[in-house]
Amino acid sequence: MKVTHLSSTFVTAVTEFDIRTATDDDIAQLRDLIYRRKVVAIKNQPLDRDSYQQFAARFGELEKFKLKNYHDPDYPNVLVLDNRNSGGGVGARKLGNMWHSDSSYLPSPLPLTFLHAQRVPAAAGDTLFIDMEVALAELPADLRAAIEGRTAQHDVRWTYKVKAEDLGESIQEIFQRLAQSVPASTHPTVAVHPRTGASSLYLNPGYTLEINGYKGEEGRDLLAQITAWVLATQTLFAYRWEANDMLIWDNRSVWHCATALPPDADRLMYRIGVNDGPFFGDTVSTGALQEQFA
Ligand SMILES: O=C(O)CCC(=O)C(=O)O
Ligand SMILES: [Fe+2]
Repeated sequence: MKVTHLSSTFVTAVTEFDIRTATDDDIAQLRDLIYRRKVVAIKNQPLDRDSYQQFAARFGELEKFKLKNYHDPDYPNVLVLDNRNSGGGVGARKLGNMWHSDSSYLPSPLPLTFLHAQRVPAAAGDTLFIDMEVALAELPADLRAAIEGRTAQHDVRWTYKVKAEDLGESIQEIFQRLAQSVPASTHPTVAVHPRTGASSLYLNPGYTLEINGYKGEEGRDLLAQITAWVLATQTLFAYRWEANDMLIWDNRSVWHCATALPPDADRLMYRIGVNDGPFFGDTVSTGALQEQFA
């Protein structure tokens, strides 16, 4: 396994490696890389969905997708991203085109996202990343003091993608249904990593509605100010895809954002979510964690 860092604080490429013959030691090394480097690109992995699911399952429990039109019935754990699907076919046409951390609106957000490139356009469709551990470390003291020790509310409603079954419903009805089926979740503004102990800024413009403890617009303004600061000051890493890349990222410590595609682009990705244990380290005792990761 050859390890090459693509940026100083995060994003690492792995080459000279074959997922299908990975030993337990290899998996342990990859897990360590994912936690320390936040985004890991394993290059050149031609894989079918069975071997992909088997590989991902070595890192934890696979997420089951509820939306039937986003996956092939034979592969309930593999979400299909297909920008050419304009309805009827399997696959999400557009997903993650805003800065976010996956599923932060859920009570237990998704820790690890795996994305495997089937077909990618030559010069478009990059996925962008920001290191949120660095963002927290560099956050100006006044902004840090304003959020530290607080919680924030995360809600899917503003970025929810309207589905065929929503047809005929008003926005208000869709919102009301979402409020019942996917109510907002509350999470700490700073996420302590259960494995590394590192702290990251855990707010995102895609799903965070407001920071708790502020009145009226104040919480939302603060959020807007922090987002503006992050985007103005932090290094964006643009991951340029090649077919058969396997990208794995840790949602505890990065933001990511899909980019717009030209209308004729053909991009097909297979995504698997993996729950590798507790998302937040500050909510579990060290003893339990050591056992969990032993
Ligand atoms: O397609 C991409 O570049 C990223 C999509 C995304 O946000 C995700 O898979 O979680
Ligand atoms: Fe995402």
